[in-house]
Amino acid sequence: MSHISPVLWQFLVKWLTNFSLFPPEASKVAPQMDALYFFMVLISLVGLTVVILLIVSFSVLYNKKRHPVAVQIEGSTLLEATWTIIPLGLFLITFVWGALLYFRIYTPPANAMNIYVVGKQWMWKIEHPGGQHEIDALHVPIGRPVQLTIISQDVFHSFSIPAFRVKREAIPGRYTSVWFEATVPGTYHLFCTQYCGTNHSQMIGEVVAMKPDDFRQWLQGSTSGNSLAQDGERLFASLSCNACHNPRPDSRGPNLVGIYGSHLTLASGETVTVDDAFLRQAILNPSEHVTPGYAPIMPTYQGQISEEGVFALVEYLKHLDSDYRIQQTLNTTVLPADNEGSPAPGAKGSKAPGEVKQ
Ligand code: HEC
Ligand SMILES: [Cu+2]
Repeated sequence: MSHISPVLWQFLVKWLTNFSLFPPEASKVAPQMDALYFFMVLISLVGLTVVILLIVSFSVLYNKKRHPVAVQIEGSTLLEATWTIIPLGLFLITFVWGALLYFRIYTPPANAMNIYVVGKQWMWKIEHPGGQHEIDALHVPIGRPVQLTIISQDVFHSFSIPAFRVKREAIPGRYTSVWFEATVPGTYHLFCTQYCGTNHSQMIGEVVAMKPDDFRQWLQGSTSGNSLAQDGERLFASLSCNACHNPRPDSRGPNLVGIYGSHLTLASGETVTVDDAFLRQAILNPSEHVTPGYAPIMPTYQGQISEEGVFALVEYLKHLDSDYRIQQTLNTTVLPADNEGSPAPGAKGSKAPGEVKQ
């Protein structure tokens, strides 16, 4: 067998020994995705069989020896209806099934924990709310919905965890989101599945799904010392956001306490829900949506804050208390049991981590 390329040979051997045609099913949605996939494979196989049977039987039944003169059929409504309605029905089943799955995958449950992902040539940077930073690795607990908020800081990438049957584009300038719930502890592949330049093939990593207790331990052992919201608080001070947004009654900017999740009516008359994407836009392109009653004096911060910095600001604004301090301390956002904590220590003057150095 030495004439087969060694790579192909290895692949064949591995495939034959492990039947590793599919990645493991390690998330809640994985078996559901596979069910749809197998259904489509099944339909294709049935279709293939029918076509082959017809080809073979027709070439025997209607060959030239038996039928020297061709008989023309002018059409059969029954026949045409049959071969239209059956495939249409099958396609519609696939469509509805797929759409239901799609909505399930892209609509995170309310209790999902949030993890932020920045893609760049050629690595994945992961930011946990508790201040754990990872590169080309993602640690998650099993049995808990995890929502990823994803952005790219350069070109298009695509964040893919085959074992979870999850994939989402990382787009420059826009947040995308996907969620999953890991079910089986283990280490799985993380890929970039969008060709993104020379080292695209090395834009890989591992996803570690852990039992909740192990995950808690990992969180404690890996924190950078500041929660993401605390990084945001420092950034908020070092970029002088607090010169305009502060608890004083004569502040020049609108109060940002509790705006996350609220509905804002803009000067244009448009009503928006304040989510991560809105906050990002409000910080980077303030002139795009002006709040009535305020002069458009907020400067643009485009190019001055890294994507991690924007994530930190967003996380800070999500957890703002009435005095512009944050309720959250280390590890606290992550597991519900950890949710009590003392107020965060105050921000200090040094360069905050998300600020772009110039
Ligand atoms: C010079 C004063 C000033 C500074 C500095 C400033 N802002 Fe603003 N900001 C405003 C004003 C005024 C508005 C409302 C008008 C508008 O939307 O442009 C606003 C709006 C916002 C909004 C939208 C919320 C709403 O109700 O409209 C967010 C979020 C925000 N600012 C965050 C920030 C952050 C984060 C920083 C620092 C990176 C910052 N701002 C710096 C004045 C300021
Ligand atoms: Cu990539």
